[in-house]
Amino acid sequence: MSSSAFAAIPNAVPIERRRALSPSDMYESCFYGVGRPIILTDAQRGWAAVRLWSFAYFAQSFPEDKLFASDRAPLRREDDPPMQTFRVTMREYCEYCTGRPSALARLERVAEPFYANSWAPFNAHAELRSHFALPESVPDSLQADDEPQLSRISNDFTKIFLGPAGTTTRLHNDTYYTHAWLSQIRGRKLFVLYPPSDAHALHAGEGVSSGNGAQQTWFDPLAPDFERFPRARHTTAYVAECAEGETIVVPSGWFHCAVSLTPSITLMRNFFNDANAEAFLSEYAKAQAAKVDRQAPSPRSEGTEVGALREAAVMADEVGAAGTYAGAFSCVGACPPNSRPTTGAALNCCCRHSGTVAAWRRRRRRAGAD
Ligand SMILES: O=C(O)CCC(=O)C(=O)O
Repeated sequence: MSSSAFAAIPNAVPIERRRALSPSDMYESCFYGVGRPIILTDAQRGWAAVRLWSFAYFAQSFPEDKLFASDRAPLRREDDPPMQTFRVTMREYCEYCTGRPSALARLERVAEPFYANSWAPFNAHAELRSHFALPESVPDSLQADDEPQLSRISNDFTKIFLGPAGTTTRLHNDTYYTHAWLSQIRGRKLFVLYPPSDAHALHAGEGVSSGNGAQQTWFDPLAPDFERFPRARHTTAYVAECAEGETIVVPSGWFHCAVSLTPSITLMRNFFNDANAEAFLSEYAKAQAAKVDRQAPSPRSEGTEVGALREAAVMADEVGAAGTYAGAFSCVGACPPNSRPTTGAALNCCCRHSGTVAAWRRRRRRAGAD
């Protein structure tokens, strides 16, 4: 990390860099308990994205893709003046990021560059999905390559963020209690994180709305105002400047903010595993159930994404009601029939294979419940 970034942030400690971790190392050092952020220096090994992805590549390959570019992130209804969002083509946006003349540049307010932080291209452009692999060391129960409907959901949780230097994501934690990893493909980004237990000290939720298990705060670690946020003096900031090739892992509930120090391309994924399965499934199911109710689907929606989401909702109810998913669990890994989950909280088998929604659906189908 550059000493200047470190010096500007009160009570900063560095985030540890690690390589060659196993999934169980990751549970121990990053996910279990309160968790702790970590930077993986070897997660991009073998990724074609490292060689291929650039502003020129995206502009050439997907020139007419539509992106939303906003001058604040994340969205806050309370912003005054409100954030500006424009729909632009990939070609226009990449020109803007690389400093060529652009209409977007003329719409910029002072120090608020436009950020394209919602592009989720992996369903529409399947070829891009082959440009990276989920890091082997990171236990991820959302992967569902063998279940088309669920792999759609998994792809929706994976995004590519593009932006010029100066784009900022303000301090928040993620919806549905997901973990996240953010991998720097191009450029450098500064991350500042705080543990979930600092929510009160960070004045989370004061004057800013929250939802789906997530919280936001107006406290800005990069320009700390201790008159307005006095409790924030008593927090410890976990800080890292991530370079190209590095991947920061943000455990569930951790507050984080980020600023691009150069033009930047980041691959980001939200996910769950043993450590946050219950919290994720119940919060996600609640949100989907509300959405399904609003959409009032017909019975024909079974077998569609809406059907899959309903099943996720029912599964989460089962998990929630029983406090554990120890029912007729069937492992989809290499274990004998009727193997039991090893932990009370998650859908994992004794071989540590993730059951997740996919296994649950297969089990129901086998039991003739569909
Ligand atoms: O701008 C960034 O890279 C951070 C994004 C982020 O915090 C998020 O998507 O939750």
